Amino acid sequence: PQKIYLSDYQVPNYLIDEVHLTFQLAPEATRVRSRITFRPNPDATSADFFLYGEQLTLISAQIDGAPVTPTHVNGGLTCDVPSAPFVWEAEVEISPATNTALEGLYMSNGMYCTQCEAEGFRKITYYPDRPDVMAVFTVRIESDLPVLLSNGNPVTSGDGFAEWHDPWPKPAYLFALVGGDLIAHPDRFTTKSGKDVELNIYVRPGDEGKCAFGMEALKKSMTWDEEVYGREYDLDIFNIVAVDDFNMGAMENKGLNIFNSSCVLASPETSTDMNFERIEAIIAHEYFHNWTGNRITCRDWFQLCLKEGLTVYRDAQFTADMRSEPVKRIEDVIALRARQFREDNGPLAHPVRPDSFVEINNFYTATVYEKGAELIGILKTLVGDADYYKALDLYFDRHDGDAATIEDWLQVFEDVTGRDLSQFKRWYEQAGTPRLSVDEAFADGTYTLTFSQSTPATPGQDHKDPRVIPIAVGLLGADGNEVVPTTVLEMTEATQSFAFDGLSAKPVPSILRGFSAPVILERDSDNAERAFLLAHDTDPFNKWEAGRALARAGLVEMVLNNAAPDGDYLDAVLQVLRNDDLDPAFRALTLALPSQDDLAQTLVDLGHTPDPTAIYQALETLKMAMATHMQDVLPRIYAQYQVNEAYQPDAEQSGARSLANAALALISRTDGGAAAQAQYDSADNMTQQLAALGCLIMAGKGDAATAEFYDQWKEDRLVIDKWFALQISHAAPERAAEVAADLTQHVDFTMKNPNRFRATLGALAMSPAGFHRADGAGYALLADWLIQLDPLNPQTTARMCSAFETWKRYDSDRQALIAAQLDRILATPDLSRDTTEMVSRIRA
Ligand code: DPP
Ligand code: ZN
Repeated sequence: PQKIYLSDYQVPNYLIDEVHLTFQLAPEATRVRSRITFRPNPDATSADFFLYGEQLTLISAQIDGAPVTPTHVNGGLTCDVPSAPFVWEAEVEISPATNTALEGLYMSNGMYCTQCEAEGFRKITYYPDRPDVMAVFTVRIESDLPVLLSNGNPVTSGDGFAEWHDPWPKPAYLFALVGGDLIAHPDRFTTKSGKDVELNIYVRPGDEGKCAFGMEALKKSMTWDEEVYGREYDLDIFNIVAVDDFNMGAMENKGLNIFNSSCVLASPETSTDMNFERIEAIIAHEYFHNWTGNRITCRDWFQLCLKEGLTVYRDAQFTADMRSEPVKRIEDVIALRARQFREDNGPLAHPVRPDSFVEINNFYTATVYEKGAELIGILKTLVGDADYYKALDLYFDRHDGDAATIEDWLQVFEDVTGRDLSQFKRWYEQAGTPRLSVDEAFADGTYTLTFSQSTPATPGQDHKDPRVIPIAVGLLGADGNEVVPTTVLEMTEATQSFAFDGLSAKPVPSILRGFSAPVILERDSDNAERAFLLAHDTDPFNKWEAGRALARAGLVEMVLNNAAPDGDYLDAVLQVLRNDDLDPAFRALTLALPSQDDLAQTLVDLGHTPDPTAIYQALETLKMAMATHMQDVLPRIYAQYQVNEAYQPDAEQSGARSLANAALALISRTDGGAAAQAQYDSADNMTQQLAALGCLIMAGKGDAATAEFYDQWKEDRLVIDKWFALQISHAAPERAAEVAADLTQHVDFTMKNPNRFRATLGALAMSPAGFHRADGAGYALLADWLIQLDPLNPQTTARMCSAFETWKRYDSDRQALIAAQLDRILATPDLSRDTTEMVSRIRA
């Protein structure tokens, strides 16, 4: 497959003023007529006319009203065109009903919908399908379906048709169309300048009771973007549509966001607290794209982080404002380490702004999104809040209506602050997670911290230059009081020292407060210091981090040296657990142990080959030790943090429930599942019900509840997804592959629905001890299903191949087993470009 390079970027040869599209919807023979006004781009160096098009049947084509016969070439067509502006008209036929790739126009449970990012519009009609070609779209949809939607504002509608006009020029990837028998959950919003906006969440009949939370989240997002970034909504209407079959979480199409139903539908009975938090964040994310993504879009797909990194950063700020800032930060860092550090440390490592790709769909990654957001955080720390918001204002002023680049983005910061950001730009260009080591010295009242940074080689990048790293540091005295409050040290050299004067005694440092940069801090500290910081650090992130470091150190000893659980750790966590002055959500996070995958990577960093079974067993042993060590306190905590008020998915209640459920998980290790059964029987919300079911399965008492749960929820596909995933994630590791294999034979399993496929095969891939079973059964099962899914849905197949990205960590037997599966996938006839690229990169 052919690689595309950022350095080969050329401006488009033709620009577009207006696009008119007419759709005659029919499941297997939808007609799409296009009328596009082209003009030569004065900046172009070529007059060649090329339109992308895939899986289209061309019925007719005309230029300025005269029939033409274009030449079909790989991936599109070419045609001789006039040298002056001209009108292109074409009619094509497409088949949404047989489009299982869920890209372009497809059908989901009888409804028509679209997904065009990144390059799906070319499956709808012939078009210069690239983000730097922006146009004003007018769309007419002809169908008997009651709800017919597209971007922008409604123009007119009648029996069997609707017309929409979007006044804002946009690239084709933001085009959307929906047709279906849908029900609206309506509302209204008045913007700060007094513009009245109609809001709707459209769902299938039966789901109308699951829209209220999403609607509130949308209104909060609209208000927040006005207050914090000064950004107002710019159309008369904003529609969200829930779709069951969707490859991603959601899509920010202008004025018509389309959501995976799992990311918008919510009710207390069917959604967990975590689901609510995630739904609120995704609704915000897609809404915020209206300015960071739509009004200002990307020049080319190499710039994807320009919109995604910034929008993830904005949605994280929003969640921190709506809920708890420290809790959100801790959750984000856990996710960053689990997904992005893992990616950065393996064969799929790539820069936040990649410089080449085969298939752009393979670059919607944790690195582009989550590390991209971390870079915004670094920049904001470096320039300070005031200049950050000034730079954003300038960005919106200067680039509104543009297809922009990372260079444009950095330029506004340079213009506002006068800073040279060329060293900061390395963060966008160099892959890999920097390692930051620390030495300390104390003499004559001066405490000196010396940091060294280095980044391991990544595919295609052997050499790395030092980056600018903001290191937030505070110093504590021996009595636990803070002697130096948080100070940001700006590291720019490979090795650099920072001195603190006027101290009466050697302090205890709290380094990288708030996780001020996405680096791996390598510090030789002892458990006494970690326990001290867990007890005294004023920075909530580092307080949590100290507990995590303590847990990790003890677990490593257990895995490597068969050590007993660390008594100091158990005491320290017990102190946190019983400290009612601490936020319950924070305490629940402190009680949680590092993941199996986190421990595997920790062992690799220490020079060992991780044994997934030994890691699993160490975690089980430690949890049992926690359950016994805290036996006296756990029932008190469990009782105290029951929520007696009516269910609310807010931070306060969900924090209480998370602590109570963390206590329940430990209690269930010693009470034979009695408390979990009682909670299961009385639960009136999914958070309580699912947590109890998980505890029962872990206690070996889950069979009856598992069957009951299915009977209760078999009509609710989102709940049944949880039922699939939980049975696999909570299975004993030696059985997980069989449980997953059995579930693929369940009447409700379908590989055509990405949510169900992920709930089954994804759940196995995310259960390390089960997935990495020594006989390779987990690898073989996943590979079997990836091979079956690839011809239907390359995008989801390729994304799930990353389950194998850590394979070089493991022993040679496991490596050989995985290599054999990777080779088997690669040898599959007609393997998609998506999957070929992913598996080749992993195998390399
Ligand atoms: N652009 C989408 C999002 O991240 C993904 N297709 O919101
Ligand atoms: Zn996004």
